[in-house]
Amino acid sequence: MGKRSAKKKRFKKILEDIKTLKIQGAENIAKKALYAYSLFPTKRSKRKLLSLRPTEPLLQNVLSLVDKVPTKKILSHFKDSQQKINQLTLKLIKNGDVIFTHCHSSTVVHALIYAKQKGKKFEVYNTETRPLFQGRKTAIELKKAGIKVTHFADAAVGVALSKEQSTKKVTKVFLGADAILRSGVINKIGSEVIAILAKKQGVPVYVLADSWKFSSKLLKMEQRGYKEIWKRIPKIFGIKVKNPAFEFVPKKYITALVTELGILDYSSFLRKKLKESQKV
Ligand code: RUB
Repeated sequence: MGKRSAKKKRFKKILEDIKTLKIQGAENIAKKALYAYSLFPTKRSKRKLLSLRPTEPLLQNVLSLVDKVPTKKILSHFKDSQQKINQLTLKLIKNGDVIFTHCHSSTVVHALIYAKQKGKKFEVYNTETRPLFQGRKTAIELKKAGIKVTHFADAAVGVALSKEQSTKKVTKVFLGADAILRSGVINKIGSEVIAILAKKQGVPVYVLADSWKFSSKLLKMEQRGYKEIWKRIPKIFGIKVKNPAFEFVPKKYITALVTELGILDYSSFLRKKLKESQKV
């Protein structure tokens, strides 16, 4: 195979892996897209990459920076940002905490593992996150790091977050984010109901995310194929399946955003973020 066709093959594979969610989570997507773009730095490949996951401002932001800023600098922003989030999260977690999380956010997973390595004693409740079960990835990664994990079906979220019905009281909810908007965040489907239930139970909800996920634009909400939910749906019944990938979580449910800019309530975050241009 020639050099160009080998590159083409790698590029196509990344595209496919992002589309099928083998590569998932806003930050992993953005990092892999950067690499794919380095293989074919053309407008066409940028368009292709951007079309894969329409609800990802981080992807949009890095692909608009990549021609102006060295990739190394972008990657070191991610590294520094995660380190800052780890340190802030370490302060937030108290011994004995039961932390509830959803889907797979690399930001949340790294911060939890860091806290564990620093000796914090806590456990995690997490959801399986249908239809693609990203929650299993979270559970496995946390367990491998020695964190106690209890895994729930999505439909059990009410029980898991209930003081009366659950075995333990959840003390904090940690969510990742795909987008931070002026009015709230966008994260995996199921996030809003978790935030509503947490608020009802008086459990604080923290969103752990890189501030480069901020977007002042209106974003298209990604809808995915029905086969992820019901592969061989019996045609005769004419059942329609909807598979929205993401959900909007209004800011009123969010106690604070944990970003490289600090642990800030929503309006303080917006003030700080809007003052800052994206420095790299
Ligand atoms: C993943 C998801 C994650 C955010 C943040 O959705 O909702 O919480 O992307 O992830 P999907 P990270 O599996 O559809 O990509 O913290 O890794 O950026």
